[in-house]
Amino acid sequence: QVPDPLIKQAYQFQEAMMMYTCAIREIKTKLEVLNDELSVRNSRNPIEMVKSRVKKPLSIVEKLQRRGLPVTMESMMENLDDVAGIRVICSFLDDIYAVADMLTRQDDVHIIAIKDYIRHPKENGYRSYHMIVEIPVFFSDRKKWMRVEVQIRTIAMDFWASLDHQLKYKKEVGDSSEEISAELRECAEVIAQTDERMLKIRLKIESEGITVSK
Ligand code: 0O2
Repeated sequence: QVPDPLIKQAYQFQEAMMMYTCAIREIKTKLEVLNDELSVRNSRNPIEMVKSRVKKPLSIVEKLQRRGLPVTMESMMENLDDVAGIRVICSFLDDIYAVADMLTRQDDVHIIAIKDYIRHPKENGYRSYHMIVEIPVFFSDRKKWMRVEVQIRTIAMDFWASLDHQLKYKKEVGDSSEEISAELRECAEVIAQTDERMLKIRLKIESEGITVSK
């Protein structure tokens, strides 16, 4: 026999996760609308791909504990901004800021926080534009403002971050740890330079009306 309070908590958690999933869907729709409109106007898609996830229960508990916060549903909804996460993969550097601006201008999107790890990369080389946004989600009996973390980055930045993420799960790099960190930082630099070069190439093609042969 499962105790009643546990069942109640499980239902509440399931409901909260459903709400975060709905919030993700709302933002995804906004991004799809922008991408469709811009692809018609400019004949190219600024957004290559959108990925999303709801944070796993264990990661939620770990993060609350790490921050010394109560491990409760209320605490999660109050304190964690990244339970719902969306990753927007853009083609070019300037697309990142264009997409961020377009989201910011929408009057039902409240910007809670911005972290620009592109202009200010992390020590390890990580680059990405992070926005914490709040949007209203309309349920049967109420409107709830839900927080979503939107990470916007180029294909190249995503390539680096994905591999960095994988490598972090490899245990014990031992003595070569500093060397490996330096290597990763260097790769991030090369990638950042390549992003800039690709943007310059596109701008040159656009300004000179060049047709590139296939
Ligand atoms: P996951 O599995 O992607 O969800 P935090 O570090 O989360 O306590 P804060 O302020 O919430 O602090 O974090 P921040 O710096 O705004 O962004 C955290 C998220 O950005 C991470 O989520 C990663 O997705 C990504 N990120 C930040 N730094 C790095 C990095 O050095 N390498 C990689 N690959 N990703 C990074 P999670 O929850 O850590 O992981």
